[in-house]
Amino acid sequence: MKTQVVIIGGGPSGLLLSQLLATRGIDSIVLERKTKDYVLGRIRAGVLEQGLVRLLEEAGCADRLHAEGYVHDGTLISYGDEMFRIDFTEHTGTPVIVYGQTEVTRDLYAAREAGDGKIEFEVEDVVIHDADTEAPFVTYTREGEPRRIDCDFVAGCDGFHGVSRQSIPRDVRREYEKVYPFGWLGILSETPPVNHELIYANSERGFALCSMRNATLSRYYIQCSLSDKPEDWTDDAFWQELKRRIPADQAETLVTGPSIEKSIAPLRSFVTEPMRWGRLFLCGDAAHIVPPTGAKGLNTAASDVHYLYTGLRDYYETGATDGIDSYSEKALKRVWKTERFSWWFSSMMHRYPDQSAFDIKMQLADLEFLRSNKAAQKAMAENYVGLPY
Ligand code: RFL
Ligand code: PHB
Repeated sequence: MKTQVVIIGGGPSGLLLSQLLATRGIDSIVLERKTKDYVLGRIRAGVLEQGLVRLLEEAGCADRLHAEGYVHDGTLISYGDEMFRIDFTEHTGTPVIVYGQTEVTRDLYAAREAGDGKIEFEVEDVVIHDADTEAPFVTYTREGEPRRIDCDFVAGCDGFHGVSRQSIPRDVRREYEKVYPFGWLGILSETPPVNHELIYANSERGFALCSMRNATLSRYYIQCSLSDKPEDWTDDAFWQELKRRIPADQAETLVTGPSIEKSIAPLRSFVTEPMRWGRLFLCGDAAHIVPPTGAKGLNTAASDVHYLYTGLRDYYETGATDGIDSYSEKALKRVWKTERFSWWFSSMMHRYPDQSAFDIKMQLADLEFLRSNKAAQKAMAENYVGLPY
């Protein structure tokens, strides 16, 4: 087989790239290790920046998002029983949209299928060959049969555990990592959200987040120990703990119910440099991870897709190579700023095992400064709604 761009990974990065390329008549094949149902069963992000919304519009996949997504003009931050609001629209003129990653992925699959996009599911043993030459190719196995695709470029959109990053030689790659000493236990429940905006809560017992998918579906998280297992937490224990971590007036109105999903995610900051090696380009979680505080993972994947898509578009339409040549540098500049924001917001909101009384006072001072200072609120709002690209 032959195509212009082989895209490894059928998550949001890979599908969005493939759909955007298709709008310019650029041919791609997506290789996905899992089934479509498996990919759509993963509960992940919930908050979309305008940049991602614009890309989805350009890809022709934003109708349902505009009909069903919720516009959020601000977010709430609490510490103990104190709570304040950061107004995104006042400070930046831009809201965020609450619309689940699952739905974004579903819309992208629908568009690829409607446009006869080529997606191979349940592929195994994907290997990238000759990425440092003019003639790269990718081999893999499907239904026991070995297969090969020749291409101009390879996009590595295969997430943190994929093969693309590992295909860049060890002596070319530099990796930067911070592993946090806790995780997030998340549940999804068919209950109305406790508040119409998200609440990020700092409490003596650890962080909590009240989020949602729609008026009848809530997503809640509590900071947990890395040794905890989801089955250690009954629904009742989860709700009791959540109530202790959010302001009393919110806890009183919280509607509880059975969980329909429960999972634990570890927290990590990670960046690999460079994001390009020859004709291989890394996109999204394949190149970087942020802790979920601040909702930047999917959104940063989207800014990578924008830089790569515009670079490839210019190459195919005019022969210009400056877009693809500057891909890694441009993407990384923005990646590091979102890494800083996610690290800062995480550091201010969680309890750390080795935290001193002084460290806790610093968190509270940071929160009170943010609560009282318009410039700090503007900086927070600009980061939360997404830095420009
Ligand atoms: P994905 O979504 O991991 O998709 C990669 C795809 O590649 C496939 N794959 C392979 N395919 C072929 N061959 C191989 N060898 C392969 N290896 C892997 C995988 O099966 C998969 O389908 O990466 P992508 O597309 O870069 O997208 C990144 C986002 O999924 C991620 O950044 C966000 O989910 C992070 N995140 C959040 N981001 C936000 O912007 N806002 C949020 O509110 C937010 N909340 C979250 C989150 C992530 C979470 N978890 C569980 C990590 C909340 C949580 C709890
Ligand atoms: C979510 O709704 O899953 C969510 C929202 C905001 C975050 C992280 C996750 O910062």
